[in-house]
Amino acid sequence: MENYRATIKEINEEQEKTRNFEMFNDGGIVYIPKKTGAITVVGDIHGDSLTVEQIINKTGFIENMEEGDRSQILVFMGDYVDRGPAEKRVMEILLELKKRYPKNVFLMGADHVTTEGKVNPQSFPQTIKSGYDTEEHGIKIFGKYVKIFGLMPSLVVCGNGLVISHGGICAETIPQGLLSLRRNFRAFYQMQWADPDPGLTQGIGGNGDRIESGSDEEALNAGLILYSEEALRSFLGKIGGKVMIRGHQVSSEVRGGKPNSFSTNILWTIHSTGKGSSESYYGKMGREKDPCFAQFGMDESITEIDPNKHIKKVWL
Ligand SMILES: [Mn+2]
Repeated sequence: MENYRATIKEINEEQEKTRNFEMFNDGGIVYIPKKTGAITVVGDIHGDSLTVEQIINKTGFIENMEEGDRSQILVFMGDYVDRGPAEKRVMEILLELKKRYPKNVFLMGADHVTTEGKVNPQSFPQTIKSGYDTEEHGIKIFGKYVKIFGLMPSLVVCGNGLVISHGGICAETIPQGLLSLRRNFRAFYQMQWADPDPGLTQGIGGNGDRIESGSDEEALNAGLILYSEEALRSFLGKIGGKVMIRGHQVSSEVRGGKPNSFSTNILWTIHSTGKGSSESYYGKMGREKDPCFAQFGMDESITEIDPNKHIKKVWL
């Protein structure tokens, strides 16, 4: 069955017409309908199980599942492993949540949950391979993780106009909006690695910061991109989205030095591990000072991100 239309608006209209308000997960894209309840978006975790537990407790997610109406949605934007000390425990918590509440929990793919050797430092393969009774057992479990990672969606779009992507937009042209993105693994790769750049007046550029040679041209050819506010606006327009939540960077290390360095709040960078957690690699290095998560009403009409309303600190 073909669930997708080109834009969020067209999916909303189709659901309205058929009176079938279901979420769906197909071709690497998840659609979450406009309905009652809150959606929580969590950014990079990097082996910090205390932060995962804190966010679950703070949002009352388990209570909402077990005693409530199961109206809450929890989206993790990827980068669960590497760097922090509790990467095995983080994956066990997240997979248990997904298993128990498959329609309410979404685990997205990202650069640290792809194949071996692309990210640095990368501790997860070794942690799993040597983390069980025998090495053979560990290698078998790691193989299962590789399969699970391959199944993770790369884009979440919501009926309220919220778009969630690990890094941001793609360099590929998408004339048919969401239809052009379905199973588009080249675009997904770019979306997982992309960073915003307020210095670009339009379009996209290559992100030389993310390769060893530092050449922007080589980076662009490799799909490692920077995007302008204009390019983000165009991408959102093509799929009918209003705002984007993304992770992938420490919030103060986004170009421009702020979680959103563009002229309007159509983008916000969420980094959920940092100061406040003894398991945070970043907190120890004094990097992410205000770890946060985002929360929106699913039936809210969103035009811009309001940091006072939509961005919540993990530890305060
Ligand atoms: Mn990342």
